[in-house]
Amino acid sequence: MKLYDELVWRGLIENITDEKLIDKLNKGGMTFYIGTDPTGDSLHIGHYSTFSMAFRLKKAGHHPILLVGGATGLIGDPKPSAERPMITKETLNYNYKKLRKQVEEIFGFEVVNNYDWSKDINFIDYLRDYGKYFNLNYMLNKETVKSRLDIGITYTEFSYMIMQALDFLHLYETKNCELQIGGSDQWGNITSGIELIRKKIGKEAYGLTMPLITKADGTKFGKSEGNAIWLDKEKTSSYEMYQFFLNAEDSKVIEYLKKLTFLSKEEIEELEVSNNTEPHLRKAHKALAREVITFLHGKEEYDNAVRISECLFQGDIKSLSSEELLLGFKDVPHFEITEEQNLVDFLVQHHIASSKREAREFIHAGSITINGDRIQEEDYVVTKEKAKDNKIVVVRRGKKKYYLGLFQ
Ligand code: 383
Repeated sequence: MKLYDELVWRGLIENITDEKLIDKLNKGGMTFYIGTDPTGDSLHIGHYSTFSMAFRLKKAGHHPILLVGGATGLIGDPKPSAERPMITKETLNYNYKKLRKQVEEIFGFEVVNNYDWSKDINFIDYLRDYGKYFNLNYMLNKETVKSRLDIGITYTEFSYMIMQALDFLHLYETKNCELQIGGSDQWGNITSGIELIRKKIGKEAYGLTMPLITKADGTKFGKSEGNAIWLDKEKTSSYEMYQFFLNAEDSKVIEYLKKLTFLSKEEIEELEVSNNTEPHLRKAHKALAREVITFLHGKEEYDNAVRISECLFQGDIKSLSSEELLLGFKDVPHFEITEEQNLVDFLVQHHIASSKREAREFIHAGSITINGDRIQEEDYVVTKEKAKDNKIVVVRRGKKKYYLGLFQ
């Protein structure tokens, strides 16, 4: 399959600015760029879906440049909903360093910073040399600006597209960069750059946008319990990421495999059959988790995430370290333990049983386990010494109900 057909098959093309791009993509050898603003200290899975496209193009023989927006990040790309809060230069600088390191480590691409060529442009030159190429009507008709006219947009954010256009022109002139890619939200900014290149130096440049990845109900993909899925494993552990992918919607998992992994058409089609005929095996979900986590964090991290998941699934608390238990039980009720207590009082105090009578019933019936041991003696005392690392007490009631107590 030719590259462009493959990208269409994967659902990775939302729009291209010119049909001529198809042949150029199939041929290889183009220098292209994708940009991101350092608004946070890590990329998230939404970024990954578009950055991995850069990786695909690289594998097909094109040359990628990643632009981290040290200048544009100070201005803020207009969002449809509201003006962005301004980030301080210190925060931006910190985020820039973190992102640069992250993209270099994960993707191994050349990284550039638009601050380097934007910082010295003076205001008068800016208006004369670039402002003259932007017609106000043209700018007002861009989706991002149009959607903000009712609620309001400052001159600062309104100017954002000019800065991004300038970047494209700069990279075209200095690195022969002919193509810019991005998510569909970037269409207006990308086409502004193409226009500027055409008007100012009479050259032809190209743009390609990708659809943004969504859940079945059309909302953004990439949040778990309201938190973003970050690529930095200190912010989202491999175990959490594993759980996130394992819980992906069955109706979307094949789409995610196409967009987020480098598995072949044949491999994905095989997983599609399995997802339709034996969904309980979750082969497609597991493959998705394996491919993405291995790419981002490496095989060891992936193996570890599987091990933690399996231990927790089997109730094998003993094989896990304190850190792993805290990760695995992040979402179960936590409570503090202030004193050593006999088990009956302990269960009542922490609302694991509603009365002493019920607590005794649970214990006699063998429904209570503490750190993986079934406890059937009423006079058992919960002590600091028995807690994992003198700290953690994992209580299981019945088959599935977990609680996590922490000694102070
Ligand atoms: C800045 C200067 C450029 C080219 C691009 C930029 C950043 C761009 C932007 N991108 C998003 C971001 O920073 O705001 N104006 O978070 C996201 N991207 C990519 C992709 C996406 C976009 O980093 O659709 C999702 O990840 O384009 O929202 O010269």
